[in-house]
This record gives sequence, C-alpha cells and structure tokens, in this order.
Amino acid sequence: MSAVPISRISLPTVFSRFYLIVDDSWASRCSLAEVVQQAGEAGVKLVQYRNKTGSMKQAYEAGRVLRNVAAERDMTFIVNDRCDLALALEADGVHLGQADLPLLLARKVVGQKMLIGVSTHNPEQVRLATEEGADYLGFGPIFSTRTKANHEPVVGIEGLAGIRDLTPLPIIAIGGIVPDSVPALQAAGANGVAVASAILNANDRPKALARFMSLFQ
Ligand code: TZP
Ligand code: MG
Repeated sequence: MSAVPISRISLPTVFSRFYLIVDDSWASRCSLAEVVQQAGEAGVKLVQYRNKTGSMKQAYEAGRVLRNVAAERDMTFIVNDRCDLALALEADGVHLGQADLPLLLARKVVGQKMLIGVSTHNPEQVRLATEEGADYLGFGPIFSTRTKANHEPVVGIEGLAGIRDLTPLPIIAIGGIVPDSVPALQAAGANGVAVASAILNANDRPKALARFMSLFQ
C-alpha cells in the first residue's frame, strides 16, 4: 500500500469534490469501514479520518483499516489533526484545525509531499493559511450543525462569498451541508463540500452518497 501521489497541478480538481468526514464518535450505528467502502463505490475520492477520543494505538489500528479501504478505491485519504498518525498511516494528507500544530511546523513534520488542509473560520485565518502554503482550506461552519459541539460562529453563504477572493486555494465548505445547499455553495465559490452527518446518519446511505455525487459531475 502506498500513498496516492497527487500532482499539485491537479489540486483544484482533486478538491472540487465531495469530501467525506468519518468519525466513530459520530457514527455509533455503523461501521466506518463500511461507510468508506460505500463511499468508494459511489465514486467519492476524498475521505478524512477523524479520531479525537482514541489512544494513538487505537486510532492507528482503526485508521489502518480505513486507509486500506480508501487505497483499494483510489481515494485520497486525509487524517484529521495528527501529523504523526498521518505519517504512520501513510496518508495522503493531514487536516489541521486552528488549535492543531501550526502549518509551518506541520510542514516540517510531514514533509513536502503530504497535502495539508487548514480549517478556517474568518478572513484573517484564510489569508494566513494561504500565505503559509496550505494546499486547501476548509471554511465554515456554513450552517449550524449538531455534529460538532461548541462550533465556531456560523459564517453563512455570505461569509463564504466574502472570503472567496482572498485565496486562490481550493475552498471546501463545511458545516450542516445537505445536497440542496450545494448549488448555492458552488455559486458562492466553494470548490468542494465536506460532509459528515448527512451521510453517516442517512437512512439510505448509498442513495445519499449518489445524490451528493450527482452534484459534482
Ligand atoms: N467543523 C465544523 S462542522 C464539522 C466540523 C468538523 C463537521 C461537519 O459535520 P456535518 O455533520 O456535515 O455538519
Ligand atoms: Mg483539528
């Protein structure tokens, strides 16, 4: 198994997509391996593994299963928060929040080849992450979401439109996104959308995946 090499030239394409976030603490009713497998079957090419509660060993062992499923389906595999876990899992990228290792230090840890995404919530964070060399930005929460307790203030679609011209980087909108929100988010400048609950809690997950994917053809 090896990390999927990604040319920086193709980055906007890679991130103009549906981006699935999986976290066991959000999905007690289903197996994440099954979710990632279904996502791969639906054509999803970007998946983020998030584990904020397990020990490093638990996070590695659970992550290795998901990493293998993603590699089999040619999905770009990104690890949330932890550079060491991303390296151990031979991930394609690491996603940093504002409370994680600062971008320039994370770059030292993971090297030049690994993708680095940064969660941003306001114009200043967008400018800084762009200057410091992020590969893509998460921006949100666009809408209120019950998935993340104590989330940052909602930015709305207007907030997204307001930062679009501050960065040439791909922007992934996040927070409370359902399929019906996607056209307006794309019109406001989002390249992709990151989604958790609309997939993890879907009664018919393949149908929910197909609906999102139909918006990214
Ligand atoms: N940060 C803001 S919202 C969110 C994160 C990690 C999770 C998105 O989940 P959902 O269920 O798609 O709102
Ligand atoms: Mg984080």
